[in-house]
Amino acid sequence: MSGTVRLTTAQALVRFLAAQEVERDGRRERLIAGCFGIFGHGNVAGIGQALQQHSDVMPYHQARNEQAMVHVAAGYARQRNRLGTFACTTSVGPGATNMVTGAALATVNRLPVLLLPGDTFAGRGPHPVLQQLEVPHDATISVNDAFRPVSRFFDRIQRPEQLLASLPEAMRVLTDQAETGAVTLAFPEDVQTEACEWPAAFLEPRTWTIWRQPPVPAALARAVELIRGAKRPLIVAGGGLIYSEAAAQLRALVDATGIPVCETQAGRGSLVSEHPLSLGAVGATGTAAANRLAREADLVIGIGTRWSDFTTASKSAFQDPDVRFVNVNVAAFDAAKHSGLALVGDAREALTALAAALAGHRADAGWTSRAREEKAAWEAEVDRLIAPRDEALPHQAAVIAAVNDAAGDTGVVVCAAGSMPGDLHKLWRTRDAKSYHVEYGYSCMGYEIPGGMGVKLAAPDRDVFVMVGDGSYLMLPGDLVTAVAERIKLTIVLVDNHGYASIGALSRSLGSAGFGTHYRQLGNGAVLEDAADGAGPAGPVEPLPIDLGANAESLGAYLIRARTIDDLRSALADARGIDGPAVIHIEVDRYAGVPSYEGWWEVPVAEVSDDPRVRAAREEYEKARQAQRRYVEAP
Ligand SMILES: Cc1ncc(C[n+]2csc(CCOP(=O)(O)OP(=O)(O)O)c2C)c(N)n1
Ligand SMILES: [Mg+2]
Repeated sequence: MSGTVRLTTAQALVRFLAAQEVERDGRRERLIAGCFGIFGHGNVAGIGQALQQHSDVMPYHQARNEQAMVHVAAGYARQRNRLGTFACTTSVGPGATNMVTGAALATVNRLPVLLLPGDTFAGRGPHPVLQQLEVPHDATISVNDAFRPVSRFFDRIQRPEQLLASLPEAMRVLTDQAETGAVTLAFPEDVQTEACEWPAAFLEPRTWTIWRQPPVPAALARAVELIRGAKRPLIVAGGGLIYSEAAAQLRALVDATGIPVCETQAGRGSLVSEHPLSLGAVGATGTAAANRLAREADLVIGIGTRWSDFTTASKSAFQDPDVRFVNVNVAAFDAAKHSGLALVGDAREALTALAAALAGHRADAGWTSRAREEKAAWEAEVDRLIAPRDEALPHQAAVIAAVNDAAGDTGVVVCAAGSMPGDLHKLWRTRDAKSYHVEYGYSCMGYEIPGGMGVKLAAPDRDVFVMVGDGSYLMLPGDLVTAVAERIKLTIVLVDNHGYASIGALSRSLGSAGFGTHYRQLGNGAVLEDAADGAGPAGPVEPLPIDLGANAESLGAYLIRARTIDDLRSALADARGIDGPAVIHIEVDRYAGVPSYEGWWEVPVAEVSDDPRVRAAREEYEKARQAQRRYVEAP
């Protein structure tokens, strides 16, 4: 293709993005599904004009909060196994910095999102403009520099022709399975509107192929040797396994070898819950089955995990003195953790190669049957935990079970922060690899509703169930309006316990009596705390005069109020028929939490205090820390 086309920088950007495709295993799809945006002076006549002019090739969606639109993109990317995302355009200043949290979430979770914050004039003519941060000692700084640490690729487009170099680099990072995360291209507002001659070839369709990289044969051979020699091998499945679409290969390996599997938050669903060797959640929010086997494992095979503190129970989960790690990961950075033998490569390739090389090998029969027994015992425990109780307010575990039933075989549960992620990690029964979407890399309150919107846009055939606490709901409810406007069908279960129950429980466990986690203040600056026995508040609580259900309804959502678990079940059935977002409001018992099952999480406690509760918690903390394995030897 020869010749040139005269377009503005923004027009060329939009045309380029519309023409990018991503391909894996012969399946090809659009890389940038559309563009979310909120306009201001920093993008309205540049990228805004370009989106208007090219609306036939790049769908535009209006958002209500810039952070939320990045969450939509991240939710979409995760549900699509990183094969597709959205672009997000903002004005300069506050619109731009509102995206920083979304960028961090995407980068922490290794999810591709393309961020296009507007920036102040490259030509500097009218400076300082509305919303500009002036830094007297450095004229090159703008608020967009805040994106640098939370982006996997950052550039500022100072001249139109810079796009020829910058956009391909941005696409490479978005589609690179090891490097992906937030990609930020800051666009000075004057440059957006400047025209130049673009090579026509630059605007032609281009396909970014994701090749599945097999692990190096010599490393594979060493891994096989370690697995053959292990007495108590355990697989820890992470999100990377799911992004690689390797659930079938995992199952084949497990069926052939009898090696049990446990899962991180992002890895839940890797081996469906009904499998007898699927031990479920591991670590701080793990099941008794997974945590007991983890404690004894002598070889831990991590697949697509970055070994967060929740997964390792703050490095206390793996107690065998001779435990060794084998890490399968596309990212060398993660594969090297815990001194592991690094199998750098694609999870599906690695699992297929391992299965072939291990043909005929079975893990120790006693270990496999131990795993089966622990799993069966855990299932009975789940049944006990989720059973409805005869109490004034329903408990959260029963709410989760009702939603799990309503989700059926293909429904997706979405959550991010509060007490629900831990409960879901333990209790949710997964039925396929894409039915569990808990954002626990950044655990960002407010992700739930926009993240759920992204899931629904990515998987229109699935029912999406957003579980959101009252605190998380209050952080970012505004994009319910976007779901209404775009008719994005979601069932949102708003689980209301009048405050930050999870942090309240954490605070109690650390001797601080739930301080600052109730909504109700007592007047004169006094803050409500919890009673010494942890069974309730230490004072009279009248709920604040707030009605979150009415709030959701006022934003255009269809509201159903449920008081009991039976109400909830019928509300979930009724919500099926609603076009757009339905919100089911249910109040739950703040103090009826699901306990921890032999998992620990390191949160530091004050070393000195007048309060005996804090001193006792500090003692416990120091004791618990003795179980940490801060250094594991290489195999
Ligand atoms: C943006 C953000 N701010 C603060 C936190 C710390 N935090 C984690 S859970 C939580 C409380 C969540 O409250 P709610 O959504 O009502 O859930 P609950 O704990 O009551 O189940 C807080 C403040 C966070 N994860 N994200
Ligand atoms: Mg709450």
